[in-house]
Amino acid sequence: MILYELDAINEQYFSPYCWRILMSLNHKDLYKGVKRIQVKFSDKSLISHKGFNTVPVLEDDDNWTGGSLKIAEYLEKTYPNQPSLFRGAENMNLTSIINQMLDTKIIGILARIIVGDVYKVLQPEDKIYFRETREKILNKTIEEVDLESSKYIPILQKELNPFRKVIRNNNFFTGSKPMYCDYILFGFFMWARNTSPKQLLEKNDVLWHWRERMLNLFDGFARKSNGFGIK
Ligand SMILES: N[C@@H](CCC(=O)N[C@@H](CS)C(=O)NCC(=O)O)C(=O)O
Repeated sequence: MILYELDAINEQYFSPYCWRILMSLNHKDLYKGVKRIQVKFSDKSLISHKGFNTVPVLEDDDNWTGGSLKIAEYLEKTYPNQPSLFRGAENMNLTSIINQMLDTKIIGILARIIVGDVYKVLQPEDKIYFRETREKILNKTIEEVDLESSKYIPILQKELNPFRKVIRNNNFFTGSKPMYCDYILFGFFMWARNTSPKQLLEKNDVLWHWRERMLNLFDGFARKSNGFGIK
């Protein structure tokens, strides 16, 4: 199996969507058989010949799948005897709704907090493309967005409240074991961890402790990745 992911300097691989799949592959005990190949923002030829324009993309024998949720569903269907990411088709539908809601809510806020830091860990040849595309989306220069980043931390904090409510009495979002739902949100925290020194959560936050549990999963797989450690 090959996972195509984004490149970064110092192997600080940060794509939130790729992190969902890295965690899912570990969850399904398939990670050992995976080769990770880095794709550049400025050169996507490794995936574009199959019609893909974003990572993650998973190549499994002759099957190519793109889009994090589609990959998770593919893994679930193709490897039904490995630990389940969704526990049932109904949950898969519910998770898909949560996925869409979270992606639209969180990405815009978190991008405004960390985009300046992400820019610093890009490969030099990716910086022009990244600046052009991101400044168009954010309608400001990366430097202007970075100057206002602290304004968005409380906004992010507030958006996370629904998760705090469920995690208060559970180790993970649906109970005692992590599920794909946990990996959706966790991917965003890995995006921040591996690019930015900014602190997003306080130590007395239930989500801080959830994130610690997530970092510890699979023998500390995520914690061992190159990034900025605690925040
Ligand atoms: N909905 C897609 C989003 C994937 C996505 O946007 N990936 C980013 C990296 S985090 C990407 O490849 N961007 C390429 C680009 O901006 O040209 C998914 O869930 O996989």
